[in-house]
Amino acid sequence: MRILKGLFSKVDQLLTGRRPVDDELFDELEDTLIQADLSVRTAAKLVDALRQQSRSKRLHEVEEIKECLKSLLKEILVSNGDQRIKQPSQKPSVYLFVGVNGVGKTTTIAKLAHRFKNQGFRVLLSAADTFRAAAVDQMEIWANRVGVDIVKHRPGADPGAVVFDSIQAAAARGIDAVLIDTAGRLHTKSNLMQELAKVGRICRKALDRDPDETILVLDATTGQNAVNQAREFTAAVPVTGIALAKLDGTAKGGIVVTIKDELGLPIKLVATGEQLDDLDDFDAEEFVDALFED
Ligand SMILES: Nc1nc2c(ncn2[C@@H]2O[C@H](COP(=O)(O)OP(=O)(O)OP(=O)(O)O)[C@@H](O)[C@H]2O)c(=O)[nH]1
Ligand SMILES: [Mg+2]
Repeated sequence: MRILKGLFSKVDQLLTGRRPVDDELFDELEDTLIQADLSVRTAAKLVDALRQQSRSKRLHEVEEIKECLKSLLKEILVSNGDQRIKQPSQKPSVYLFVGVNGVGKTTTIAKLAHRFKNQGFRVLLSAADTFRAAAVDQMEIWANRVGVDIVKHRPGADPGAVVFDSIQAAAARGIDAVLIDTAGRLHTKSNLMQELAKVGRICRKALDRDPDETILVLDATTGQNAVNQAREFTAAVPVTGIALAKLDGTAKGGIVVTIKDELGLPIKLVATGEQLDDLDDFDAEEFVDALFED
């Protein structure tokens, strides 16, 4: 994983050097965690656990509190076992991408297509964001740049039909992975959720199973709003993991912890830039260690 250092630098500063481990420290720590984009609930839960541990283990050094905090964070982030995005295994494996407009869906799809292609898989992009006129063109530009197939219809076409055609074309051509782009905005939010639910049903009809992954793309710079988005999308489609984009654009890292803690959704991918190589698997151990480094 590309290391993003210092996303917890204020927390790190607070827990460095000599100062008493007392109520004042814990209160300040809770505030600092919230400033680093943890939700109030996750911050309170962590600080309560730290207070208890400091009592039961008689911790008197702030550095000891820091180590405890790191292990608590890792515990949250690694729970539920394997978090990696599935490799293509059946022809075709289907990856459905959802998320509100502008979060980084199309770019993340292009990056994953690039990765799979470099690993020797045959990839097809499915341009099922037919709502925004420019979306199909944008997808085509990426398909050409990455050097993979694309299935597209006219802007305004039924996204369900695009998805169905994509899966059929992929099966006929012996494609390994179909990456489906979807709209991030329709006339209303309920329209969007209904459309995504329909796209999910069409995938099931064409495949006889759920998509292999349904990835919700979130923008790391939106803070707590990302948690609300995750709640809405998981109600409409069975999300299997999160891709967190634009982690290079934030000086905070807490949202990663809160998404996992409050929604139980694994973070599978992190994107840290606009280039095709700027996509990595999420590694919880490395992530937590890097939070505290300068
Ligand atoms: N810095 C940075 N920019 C990113 C990243 N991912 C995407 N972007 C930029 O964010 C903007 C939106 O990205 P898109 O991939 O078009 O987002 P989208 O979700 O497909 O947006 P809609 O199609 O409008 O719903 C573009 O300018 C991207 O270059 C990232 O990881 N880091
Ligand atoms: Mg898009």
